[in-house]
Amino acid sequence: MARRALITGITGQDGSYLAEHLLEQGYEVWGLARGQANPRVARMRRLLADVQVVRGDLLDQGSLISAVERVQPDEVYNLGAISFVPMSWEQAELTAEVTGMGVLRMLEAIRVCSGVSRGGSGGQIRFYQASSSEMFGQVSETPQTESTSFHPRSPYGVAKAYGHFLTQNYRESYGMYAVSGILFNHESPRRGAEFVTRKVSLGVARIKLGLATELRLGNLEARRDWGFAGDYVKAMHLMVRAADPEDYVIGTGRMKSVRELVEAAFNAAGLDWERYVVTDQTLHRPAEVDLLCADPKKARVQLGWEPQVSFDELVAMMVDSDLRLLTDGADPDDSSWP
Ligand code: NDP
Ligand code: GDR
Repeated sequence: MARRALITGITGQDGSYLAEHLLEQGYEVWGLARGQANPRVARMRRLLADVQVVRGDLLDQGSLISAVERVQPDEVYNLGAISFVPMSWEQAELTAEVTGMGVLRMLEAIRVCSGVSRGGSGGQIRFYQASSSEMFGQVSETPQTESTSFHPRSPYGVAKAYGHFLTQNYRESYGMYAVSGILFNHESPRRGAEFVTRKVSLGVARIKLGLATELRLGNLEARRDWGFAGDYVKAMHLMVRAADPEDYVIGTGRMKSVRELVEAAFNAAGLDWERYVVTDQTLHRPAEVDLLCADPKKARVQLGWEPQVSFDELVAMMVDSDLRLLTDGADPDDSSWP
């Protein structure tokens, strides 16, 4: 019989790639979707016609229990979150509730539905938590591994650290198969337009097509380890299918600055970035994460996982995709999803 997966965050970037990957592996895939007229659910249904939808919200414990009871999943991937770091300062309590407490609610739903108790066998449902390199924050060492200490720099990072430790705790307390992937930044043509890579690829496409004359950005000196989302969802699946439940760092091991990202994206369209980019102090963060760089050795050795798409290929893919979207007259912030 086909394995059944339940994905929270199905309308987001990673939810879409993970669903496609699991469908290819022969899974029956269910997505948890919230809201009564959520346009992102309609978009998801268009792109992922084979995904079945169950209603629920990470803020609502009862809805998660009902979803797990209805779907009877073999695997739950908890990707749902408020994931945009600046928003976590504006709505810190909501971020704690969704990104942090949402993990507790999902773990409890699984525990209750599988009748798991202390000292028990842990039940049959395997759980994946979308942890983040933002938990490292102000880094104590570079590159970062599974044992690097956490010093989160945003309410988002703090909420993710709670979810991360809770996942470990449910594994240790109840014997549940519960794992966290500590994923570094991963991007794609489906990335939300608020994140810097997509903001840049859309900005370049708009300038190239004469739809804009400048691109306003914040801190150009921040450095990140950027990879392709399609590669990273495969790591999530490998972690969930591994013989033992363990946490893994997932990234490329290479760092680039926002300035280098901008240069690469404008170059991909044959433009000189210095003519168009304007820096804007209001886009700087109250506390910045200056640099993040993964050491993905454990994933390579134990899971056989390696990223396939390079930084330059990723940037070119995103710029090309946005040039095509805008040329076709689509609204990249809304209905379209390449
Ligand atoms: P997105 O922002 O694209 O997607 C977030 C998802 O969370 C959306 O589907 C959204 O649904 C859902 N969501 C928001 N609030 C709730 C709620 N109250 N109940 C249920 N679902 C909710 O994120 P990504 O796909 O990029 O990331 C997936 C996960 O991985 C997130 O948890 C993120 O924090 C984490 N992560 C991402 C990294 C990255 O570089 N992309 C790196 C490390 C971790 P809706 O459409 O209804 O708003
Ligand atoms: P991040 O991603 O905060 O790392 O979180 P984002 O793309 O938002 O920022 C990356 C870096 O770019 C700098 N920056 C800008 N960022 C945005 N969004 N807009 C700008 O105009 C801009 N100018 C400079 C930022 O200051 C930052 O240093 C992402 C999310 O997906 C999280 O959910 C995830 O956990 C982490 O990646 C790993």
